[in-house]
Amino acid sequence: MICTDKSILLKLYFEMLRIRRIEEAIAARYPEQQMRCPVHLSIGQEAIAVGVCKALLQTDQIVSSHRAHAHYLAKGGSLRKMIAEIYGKKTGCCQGWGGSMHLVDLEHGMMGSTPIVGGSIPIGVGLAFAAHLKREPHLTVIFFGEGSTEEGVWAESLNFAALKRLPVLFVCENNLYSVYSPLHVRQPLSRSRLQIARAHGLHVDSGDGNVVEEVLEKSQSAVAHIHSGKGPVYLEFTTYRFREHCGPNFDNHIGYRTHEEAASWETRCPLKRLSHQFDDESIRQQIDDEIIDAFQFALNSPFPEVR
Ligand SMILES: Cc1ncc(C[n+]2csc(CCOP(=O)(O)OP(=O)(O)O)c2C)c(N)n1
Ligand SMILES: [Mg+2]
Repeated sequence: MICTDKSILLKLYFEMLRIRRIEEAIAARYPEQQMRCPVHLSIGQEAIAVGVCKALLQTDQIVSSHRAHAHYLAKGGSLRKMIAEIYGKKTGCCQGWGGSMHLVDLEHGMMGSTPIVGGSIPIGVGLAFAAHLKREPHLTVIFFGEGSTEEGVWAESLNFAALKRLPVLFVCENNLYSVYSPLHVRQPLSRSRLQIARAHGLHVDSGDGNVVEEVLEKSQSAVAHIHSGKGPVYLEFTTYRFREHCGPNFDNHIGYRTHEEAASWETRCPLKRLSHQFDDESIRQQIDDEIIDAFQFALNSPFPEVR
């Protein structure tokens, strides 16, 4: 049943707003050229990270891709350590050696992210296999973009997860593009990723990735399915990134997608559809204070020693 409890909705809204404000702060300060790594922002896509992670326990594990900020934050990763990592500082979650695409917070089950498209999928399956062998109760979520489903390792991983009935949840964030290429120049229209996953023996479902309570509800069902021992689940959520593929800017003017398309997704912003229900002011202040603190922490931290 779709959640209508206002206190839960407020928590979901808070988490999404927090991620949005953090990434807007990164975008605003990026031109200062002190963050010397690429950044792939999830602005517009926050509901998937928040809805899925709300269905998990701290002991559950996740892995992510190049677009990892929202997943790391939604799973409870330290903001200070993330911002410090992006600034290349020793206090970062990878001691400053990894940057935005290498986020890890083991204490909160954020097991890592990799920039190689599809690269974290078998890693996530491996984590689930380890849990299965050790009879540990946690499950693993693998977040990836729809571009990853064009990599062979996606199918191999579905197969192995189904074969071993692993406690793993595949979450595909279909934002319709891989860099500048829309789906229809990359995959035949008849190619159904859901049917491919189902044909491998997974339970599958899909939904609106901009409706956080729908994401939560489908994720809770998926988690229940996995915990009941029925094997892995594939979920696909449709969404849209508002900014350029990589970097802080908007790029709708360069022509790979239309202004009309972008505008129609703007109206479906995961935050806007909930914002009228809440008084933003006090939560904004709380979030902004935390962001100021994290940037101060990062800027005041030393660089790692050159090895
Ligand atoms: C194996 C591999 N091929 C190409 C790239 C370059 N690349 C980085 S992100 C990206 C787009 C991936 O699209 P998608 O998986 O849909 O994720 P999105 O960026 O849309 O979130 C590409 C092609 C890469 N990092 N790794
Ligand atoms: Mg994509």
